[in-house]
Amino acid sequence: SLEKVFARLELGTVGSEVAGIFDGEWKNGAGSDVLTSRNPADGSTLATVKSATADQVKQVIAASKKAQREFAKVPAPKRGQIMRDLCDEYMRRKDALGALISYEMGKVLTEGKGEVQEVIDVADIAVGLSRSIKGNVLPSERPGHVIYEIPNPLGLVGIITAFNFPVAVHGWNFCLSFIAGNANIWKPSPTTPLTAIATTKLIVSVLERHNLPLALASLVCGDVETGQALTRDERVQMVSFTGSEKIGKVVAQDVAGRLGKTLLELGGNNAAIVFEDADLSIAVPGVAFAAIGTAGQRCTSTRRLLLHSKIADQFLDRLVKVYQGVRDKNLIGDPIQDGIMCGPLHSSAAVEKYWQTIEKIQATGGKVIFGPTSRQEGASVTASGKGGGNYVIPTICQPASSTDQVFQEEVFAPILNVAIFDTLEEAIELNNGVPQGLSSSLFTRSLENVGIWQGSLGSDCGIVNVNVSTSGAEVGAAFGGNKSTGWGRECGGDSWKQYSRWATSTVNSSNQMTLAQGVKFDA
Ligand code: UN1
Repeated sequence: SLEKVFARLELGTVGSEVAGIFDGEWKNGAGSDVLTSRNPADGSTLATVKSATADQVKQVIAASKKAQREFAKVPAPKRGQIMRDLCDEYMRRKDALGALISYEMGKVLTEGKGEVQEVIDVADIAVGLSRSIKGNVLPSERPGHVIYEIPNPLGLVGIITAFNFPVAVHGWNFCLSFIAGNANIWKPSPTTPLTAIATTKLIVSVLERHNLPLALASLVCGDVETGQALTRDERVQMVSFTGSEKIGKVVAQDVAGRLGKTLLELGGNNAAIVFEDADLSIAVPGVAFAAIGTAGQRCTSTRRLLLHSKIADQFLDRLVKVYQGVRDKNLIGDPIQDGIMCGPLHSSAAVEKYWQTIEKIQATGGKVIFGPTSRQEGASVTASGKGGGNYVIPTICQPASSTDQVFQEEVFAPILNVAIFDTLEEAIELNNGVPQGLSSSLFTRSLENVGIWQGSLGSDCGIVNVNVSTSGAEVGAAFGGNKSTGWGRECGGDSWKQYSRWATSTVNSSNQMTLAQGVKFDA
């Protein structure tokens, strides 16, 4: 039960006020804003948390800065040993934390646990990296000289996360940033403070065990004022932001205004392309998972379905059967219950956006292929035993044309918009013809198509999959997107390099002062 989950995570009593600031000690926010953590399955209040004021954020930054100066003395492999313990702690708490994610965010339990697993996986990468975050040794053109490129800690990293992955996205950043030697200040989504508080408690328990300064894992719960105090403070060297394009722009400008670094993961408007030669037994469940899973609330969710004209009808027949199954076998429901495939939307505002989008598609000449055509119709299907929850039915629409405005926007709800194409070139043009560039999938059996899709004239997204869903990436490779998605890369690949302050050091061990580029200076 929820009470048990709260007890296991040391979160106090359900419904009570919980302290949402940590900088070595737990403090209550002094802001007038009160953040309410709600269970999206029934609208009930899980807890309230007071916002941190700008002054409080300044104090937290000072404490974290002090902590970082201590931590900078700890060798990277030693940081790795601490990370290994942290990884174990996430494993030990995986079920409880996964359940809290389900209660507070609304995703189904298997996905809540999967999200914690993503942190465990990144922590594994970070442990390994702690012995291999290597710089370079380069030959110098000058006799007796050597050039080094050395990674040092960056200093302070601000991590601002969204509601949809309330644990994983912080973990991706924290683990790499930690083994790079940084202190971190986390501002979670205003609607998922509890998972952030529980996660911080988990991390702090490990720091305590190692006698490390606790403000290496600081937390500031709050909304706009709290976030801006973090993004505008020049003591914070980098801000990693995950969220909407709209807020991302403000964050990017605030941080750029003081010439700080940003790492952005913003909107996705991801297309799955099903070519005429696709293996439909892979393509149908692949599309269904990415469009229905997490109730369409992943940055990587499939929002656009581009179908080759030759298989469009057949594909849609099969896909509609999957959607029907989810609706009619009562697989939309309380995310904490076994076997549920689609939980509620996170907020009632998202439900409203879902309806507005369906209405807009129909008002502009498009049609609903599967799902409710009106609020009345929707209500009659979802009302049964789902009192107060933000439930919607995963829906497939076909807008009037493939160039319709609705294809340009990311709507965080399970609405899949269909367009038909005849050639791969046309499909790639549609795929690339949106502002966002996070994820994309091509379902095909042709090697030639794969080459084009991955290559210079192919998909312009950061994730370019073949016969694999747009969502559900593994953390071993770099994760992130291009264009209005913000160009950031997190998790694997070379992502760790961004959390370091690089020093290029030319060392002269000869007894001559020699200049590069043949320049003469005879003093
Ligand atoms: C997100 O939606 O912000 O690839 C992250 C995926 C997950 C991460 C999604 N591994 O769907």
